[in-house]
Amino acid sequence: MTYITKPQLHHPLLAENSLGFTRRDYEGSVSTLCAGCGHDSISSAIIQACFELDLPPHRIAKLSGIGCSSKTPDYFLGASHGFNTVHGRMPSVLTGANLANKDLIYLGVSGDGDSASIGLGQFAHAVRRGVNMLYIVENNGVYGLTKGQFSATSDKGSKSKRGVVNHDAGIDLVGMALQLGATYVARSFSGDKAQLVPLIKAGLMHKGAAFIDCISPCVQFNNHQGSTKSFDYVREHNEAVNRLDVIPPRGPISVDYAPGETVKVAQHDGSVLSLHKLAELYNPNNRAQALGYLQARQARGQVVTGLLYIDPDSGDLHDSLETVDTPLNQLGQADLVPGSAALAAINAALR
Ligand SMILES: Cc1ncc(C[n+]2csc(CCOP(=O)(O)OP(=O)(O)O)c2C)c(N)n1
Ligand code: SF4
Repeated sequence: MTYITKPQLHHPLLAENSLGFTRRDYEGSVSTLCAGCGHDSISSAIIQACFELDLPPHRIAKLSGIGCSSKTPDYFLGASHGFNTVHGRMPSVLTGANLANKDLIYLGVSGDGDSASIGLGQFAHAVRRGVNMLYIVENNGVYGLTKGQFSATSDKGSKSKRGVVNHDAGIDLVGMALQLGATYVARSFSGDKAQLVPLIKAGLMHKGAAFIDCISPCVQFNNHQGSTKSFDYVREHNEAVNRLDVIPPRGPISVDYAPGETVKVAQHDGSVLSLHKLAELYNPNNRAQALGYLQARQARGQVVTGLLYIDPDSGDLHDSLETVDTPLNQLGQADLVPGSAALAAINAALR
């Protein structure tokens, strides 16, 4: 992998957030991806989201697998913890890190090849266990790093750069995340920063498994006629369900949601999502309806974007395991190894 460090110099009047950081403090090294790659736009949206949320970079852990998408954590949040895992194995490493230290903010970045093929089982179990994370799939419908083979999210009937037709059914990761119990599910497009940044902000603040499927055209291997992940195709078929804004916590706000109105969805930590409903009768609090809506629009050839589902009362893996409040990596020897008497008591209770 090539690393090019960015110069630290920046304009003295660059805006600062409440921590005194500028946007530059959330950047990483210079990207080595192809010019115009959708993944770089997603990195830029992550930088903007973290800057606007006033997140201390050292409190974030970014984990990825292998692929062009999984290289991107090098290009943002240079002052954060980072772990580039094995192809498809990011979710289990993220789960382990989260169990050891629940105090960090976990951001998983993956590709459609990484998550929908070799890592499908890992993706499924991290989501169904409710690991507290924001999991972003940078979905370009191909294996970019290994030169453009169809991935499992390539739509049936779509064409490769060389004109080969894909005969296999595509996996819809948004539908899977809904079925698996993710408590925050959204889809966006790398070229729509106005929609993507608030979705990332809300996903980072959500407690539990948050998932964003972000369509991200591969300008090298999947931006031609016949591809359903190209810039032109997505622009023509994009069907946004809502317009999002994230408002800082200001106490509980009741939810009132009707077509054409704005709904404020309070999350577990008191933060609020402000949703402007554009779609008739669309309600993001109903998992079954979200799945039905997704499939109905898909049948019409439309790509649904926006916040599809959120559970305002979601918990996470630590809640279901009933772990102690102190992160496990901060416990001392006496707490971690309570001694043979305690072990004997536990064994006796299980007999
Ligand atoms: C275990 C293993 N199998 C296969 C590979 C080869 N490989 C590297 S990246 C990649 C595909 C990446 O595709 P995707 O996750 O869609 O990311 P993109 O490059 O398109 O962003 C493959 C198959 C590998 N590195 N490790
Ligand atoms: S090959 Fe495709 S996915 Fe990889 S950097 Fe180039 S445009 Fe992006």
